Amino acid sequence: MTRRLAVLTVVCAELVFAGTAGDHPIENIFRPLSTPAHEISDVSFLAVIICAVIFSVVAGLLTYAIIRYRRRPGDSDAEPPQVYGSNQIEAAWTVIPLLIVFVLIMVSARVIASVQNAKPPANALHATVVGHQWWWEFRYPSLGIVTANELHVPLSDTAHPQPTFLKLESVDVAHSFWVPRLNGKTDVIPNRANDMWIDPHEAGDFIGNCAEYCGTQHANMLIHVIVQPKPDFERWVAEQQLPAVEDPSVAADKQAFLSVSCVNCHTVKGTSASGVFGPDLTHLMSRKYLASGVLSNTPENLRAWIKDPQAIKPGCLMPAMHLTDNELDSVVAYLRTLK
Ligand code: HEC
Ligand SMILES: [Cu+2]
Repeated sequence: MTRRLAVLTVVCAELVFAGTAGDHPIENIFRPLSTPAHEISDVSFLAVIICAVIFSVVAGLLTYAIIRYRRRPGDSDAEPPQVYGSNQIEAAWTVIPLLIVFVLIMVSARVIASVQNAKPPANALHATVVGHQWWWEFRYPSLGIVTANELHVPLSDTAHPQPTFLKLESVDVAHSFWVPRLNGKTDVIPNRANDMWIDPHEAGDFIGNCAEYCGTQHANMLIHVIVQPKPDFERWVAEQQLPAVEDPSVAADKQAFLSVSCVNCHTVKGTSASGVFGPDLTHLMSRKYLASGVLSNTPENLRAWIKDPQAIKPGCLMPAMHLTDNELDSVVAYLRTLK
């Protein structure tokens, strides 16, 4: 029991104070680093402080009354004097809470308006987030890029901000897009486009998760937002815009890939694979993870995933394709060339 408590305390402390733990950076609403996340965190701090002051006053008075007026030997059994209708006290406990609530309403309304009504500046990057059971598709219509699970955005330095504006859509059920260090949650609803924006001031890999229960693999629907200094981001864009590399040494493996039914669900730009049900694989090797953050993108994991995705992410919408070992080797060899 004490051990469990100790572990829990350590985990909580890590959640609050640490930014990263090993491979996976931790989500942390208390360490905002994007304009809207800062505003939200400031208003939450204000609310917490006001509540803490109210709690201290109430708990303090209560403790004082309990100690000061406790029953003592020799007290009579008669009721103490009863006081009714003090106008001053009534006025005080009506007006003070009203003022507090008024301040909270004004401050929250200002933050909500500034987060929700922000207009994209001319240089803003625009991207579309499409929620799927149980992965994320990221499209950059103006750049001609389609990718999955890892959203690359430019670093927005405070002198020359370049925010990213996201349009959120779903092809199936309701999801919710949440990267705690970058902004609050925004629902991702079928047949409706919601929007949100981020304006990250630090480069790095920031993790988020789907925040609306969307089915069995909801918990394995991680988001990585990769914030890159401008030149790195531009290099990434240029690479993503290219069609798949043609590597003659894997021509036979490519043929093997194109002849099994992967092509019905996956696109590899520049080949006959043009399915759109699953993630675009054109630049699969540029991603750090597979299956929306579930596996690191290593050759062994890639092989295990293609062999039987259901063993790794039970219930996910990619079926086990029952490939022979030779077919598996070929398909993995080909996919490994998709830089
Ligand atoms: C019925 C459609 C379907 C077929 C057929 C299919 N997949 Fe998939 N695939 C998916 C879906 C859906 C996902 C996303 C699963 C998830 O993360 O929940 C996926 C994910 C993947 C991923 C991980 C991509 C990433 O970026 O995370 C790879 C790699 C992959 N599939 C390869 C293949 C290969 C190779 C074949 C053929 C042997 C194949 N798939 C056949 C639907 C399909
Ligand atoms: Cu979801």
